[in-house]
Parts: sequence; C-alpha cells; structure tokens
Amino acid sequence: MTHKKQHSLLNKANEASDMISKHIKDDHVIRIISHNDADGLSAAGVIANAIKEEGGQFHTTILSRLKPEDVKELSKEKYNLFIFSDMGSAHLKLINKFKSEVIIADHHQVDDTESEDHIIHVNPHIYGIDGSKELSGAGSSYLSIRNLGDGENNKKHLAPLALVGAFGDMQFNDGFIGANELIVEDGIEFGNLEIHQDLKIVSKNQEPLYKSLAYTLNPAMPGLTGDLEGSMGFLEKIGISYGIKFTDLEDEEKDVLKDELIKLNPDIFGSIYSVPKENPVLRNLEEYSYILDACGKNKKTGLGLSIAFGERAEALDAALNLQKKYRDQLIKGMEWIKREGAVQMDFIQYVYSEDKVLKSVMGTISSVGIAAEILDSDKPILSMARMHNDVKVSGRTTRDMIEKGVDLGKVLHDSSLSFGGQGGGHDIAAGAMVPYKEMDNFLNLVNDMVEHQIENN
Ligand SMILES: [Mn+2]
Repeated sequence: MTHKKQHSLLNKANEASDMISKHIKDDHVIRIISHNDADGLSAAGVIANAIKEEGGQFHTTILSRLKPEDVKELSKEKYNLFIFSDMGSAHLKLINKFKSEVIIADHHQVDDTESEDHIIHVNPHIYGIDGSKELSGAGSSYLSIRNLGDGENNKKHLAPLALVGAFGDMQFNDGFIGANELIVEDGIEFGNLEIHQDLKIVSKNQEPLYKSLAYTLNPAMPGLTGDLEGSMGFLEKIGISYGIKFTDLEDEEKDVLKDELIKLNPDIFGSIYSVPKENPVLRNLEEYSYILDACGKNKKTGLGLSIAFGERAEALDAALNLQKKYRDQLIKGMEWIKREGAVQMDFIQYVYSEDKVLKSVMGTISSVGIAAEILDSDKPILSMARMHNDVKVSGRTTRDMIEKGVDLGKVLHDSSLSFGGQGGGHDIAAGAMVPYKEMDNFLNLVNDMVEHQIENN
C-alpha cells in the first residue's frame, strides 16, 4: 500500500522532471517561487542547482507568504514555466488559470481542486502520504528534479539538501519516515550522505562548549538550553573546562560529557545526518537548516538562497553573523521567560510582550521553554506579540495534551474567527492574528475551548 502511494507520487514527480527538461532544451528561463523558511530556501536551492547543472537558466523569488494577489501578479509575467516550491497547493484554483505550464512542488494541505492539464501538482497529500511528517517542500522539489539528466547523471547528490528542508520543518523525529526515507537512501547510495551516532549539540567546532550547550534547542536540556550561566556551572561541576570547543576535548572528557548529558535528556545522543565533504559549519544537515532559518528570519533570503546554491566563503560568514545575532536574542528571550514565567489561566498559559527583540523569538522561546522545563508542560502555551492593532499569537502544546483532547489548530481557528481574526494550524502548534482590543476576550475564549476539549475527550 505504502509503496503504491509512493510509486504514484514518484510518477507524478517524474512528469515534472520531463517538463523541466523540455523547457531547458527550449532555452526558457524558469521562474521559481519559494518560501522564506529553511525548507523553502532548500527547496529553491534543490531546483536551482538541478537546472544549472543541466545548463538551464532560472529566476527566483522568495516570499514569506504566497497571497492571492502575488499569484495574480505572477500570472501576468511572461515565463513559459513556473515552479512553486514549498507553497502553491493552497492556490491551485488561481494557478489553474495560468497560461504557461506550472509545477507545484509542495507538501501543505490540499483541497479537492483538480489540476488542469498544464499544471503538474506534486504533493504527498494527494497520494495519501502525510506531508507534515513524511515529505517536506524541499523533498517534493527534490522528487520533481530527481530524474533530470541522463541515468548515470541524475540528481541524487542533491538528496542531503532536500533533507535540510525536512530538518527545517522538524520532520526528523528519531529518524525519517515515509518518502523522506527514500531521500535518505538516495543520499547514501550516491555516497555524500553519512549517518553516525553522536552528541547532538550545536556548533561543536565553532563555539566554546558552554555556548554549544546553551544554544542547543533540539533536544532541549533542562538547566542548559538557553542558559549560559547554567551551562558554565554544569561543565565546572563535571570538571570540564567550559571555554574549550567540543572538538578540542580529550576522548575521555567527551565520554564524561556524554554520560552527564544523557542523564539530563537521553535524546541528546542519537543519529547525526551529515555530508562529510561539506564546510564544517554546514556539515550537519540540521545545523545547515538553522543557518538557512536565520537568513530567512532576518529577511536575508538572497543570502540563504546563495548558500543553498553552493556559495560559501563570504556568504557563509554573513549568515553566521546573523545566526550569532539570533542566538543572542534567543538567550535574552530565555532569560526573560525564566524571570517572568507565563501568566496562568485555568487551562492555558500565555506570555505577552511589546519588546521588539522578544517578539521576534517569542514562539521559539515558549516551545523551548516547555521542552527545557522552564515552563509547565501541563497547559498549552500561547505567545502573544503586539503588531500595531493586532496581536500575533503562536500556540504550542505537547503530545500528552493532545492525548487529553487538545487540538490547538482547531481552537485558534475557531476562537480567532469569533473576533474577526484568523488562525489555524496543527494540533500541536498553531497560530492566529486577532485585534489587540479583543486580546482578553480572546484568551478567555481559548481557555474555555481548551477546557471543553479536555472535558469532552
Ligand atoms: Mn515546508
């Protein structure tokens, strides 16, 4: 069954490869439109690399959100082939009206719109494959270019970049499943992807060890994640010099560190997916995704794109500076949340800020706050950031709460509608925009709805 679904998806994706190939032969400049997060940037990178290798040309635009107006504007552009990656499925109705050929390589939810003959829609959901867990936008894009070039010379070397997108969308959960697994196999078969067991702390060869620990968000470690002083104290206590880089530790010290970290969170030791021949800071695919994410979050999408396209040297230095800035903000945010805590209601908790720096990291610090046990995990958390007349809400909860009946996507969708806002998402993570003046009423309604969900479970 699973194989049959995957087979149908691959067949559709092969049609995309054929279509791209035809336009490259005709010397058409291919128009790529992609999303500004790590997945979207990897997706655009996968496609752009493939086209370039085949001698084709492209023109790329990165958007934070694809709005109907954007789609209408794009439809007026004189290109023969458009590729939407990590976005587009939600706008199939509008895209069907394009006069040119279009490939949509997405993994977001689909509705029941059928695509017209000149549209190739590559999306796992169409084939009953869960696009939130089993294939990313970069993955859909990868499958769409996988068969470009002649047999020997296909695009399996781009598999790791596709997995960077999957890491960016947090599809790695103790391993990859479904269509992502096929991409892993491609990378291993080609020979540039390697999997080994190691400590999953970040920037091992860049930062002093205490910073590596404090900057490690996934998995979170109670007392260390987001806490520079806590990390220093921990290392002092176990007798390891905190100013040294992980890669400069003696083997025995690495063993001591590993044992002590596993006591805090066993998930800290596990599979690392890497490209050994890559620049050290991008070698670990998960860390590669963090760097692209930092570019996207700081509105430096051109920079992220050029890295995904293979530029290193100065581009990478610039991206690392952005990451440094982002990490400083995160530490500041974690200190704030540790100091202030969350405001408690009966069934939810929330944090609110008007501070510019805090607002930009609020969603991350509240979910990391729960994972690092700074905040209670027995109530969903909403982080609220004021944007002019509205409040931007991001909500997170845990698997345990979902089992108790909580579905944040539904709650934020229904509650925001009641106040003329909009919202939605997944059961575990969701978002909304509501008018600022309705914030208290909104919070009360969310609290009631969560109570209702739990009591009716
Ligand atoms: Mn995505």
